[in-house]
Amino acid sequence: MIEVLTANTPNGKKITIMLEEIGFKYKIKKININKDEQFNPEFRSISPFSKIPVIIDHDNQISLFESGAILIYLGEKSGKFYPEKNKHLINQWLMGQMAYVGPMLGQHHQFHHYNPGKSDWGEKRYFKIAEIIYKDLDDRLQKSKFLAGDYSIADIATFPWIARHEWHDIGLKNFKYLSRWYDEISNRKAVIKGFDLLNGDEKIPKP
Ligand SMILES: N[C@@H](CCC(=O)N[C@@H](CS)C(=O)NCC(=O)O)C(=O)O
Repeated sequence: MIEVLTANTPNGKKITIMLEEIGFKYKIKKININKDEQFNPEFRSISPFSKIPVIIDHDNQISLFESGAILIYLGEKSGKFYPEKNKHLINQWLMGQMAYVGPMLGQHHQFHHYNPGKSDWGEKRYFKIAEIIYKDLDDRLQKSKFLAGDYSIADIATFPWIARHEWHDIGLKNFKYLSRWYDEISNRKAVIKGFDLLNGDEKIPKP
């Protein structure tokens, strides 16, 4: 049994999508980050940066923080979506998501979605970066059906961020290959289930 300490955010959804994909049993423990529950000492003892998601694998008596590390662990444990032969290619797209795509789109959310009108500089800067990210992913997906060979943890990590496309206002529809990828992943049963992290009938937004 895997316990997932999480919240309903793109980083949280990566893990429930993966767990649905690999068919592992799991239970959710909600951490209310709007009420600062991530700063509780008990949570901080397994998440030193006070961030969700975290998993506790009760079979192996291990806890893990950082969504990329969790995806690698689950990929290795299940033998799915992280094949040895493609590991280095997958690592590049996964690390790119963790270090660039997620944090930059996260800043775009802050300026464009949550705090419009507060900083023209911030809004313009992150809008432009978000546009570049869409274009770079589109270029990649023109050459490759998925980000790193077959469907992998790199796609699982990236998908929930693009699923915020309505907040981004970049126009997902205008990116042919990124749209094709998005559409295909959003029709997977496990993705539909894992995306609805809170079991609240949350639908994946279609462009
Ligand atoms: N690099 C981390 C980022 C995790 C992260 O930023 N989590 C956010 C929610 S998506 C969080 O816990 N925020 C609470 C806070 O910053 O206080 C990962 O991918 O696991």
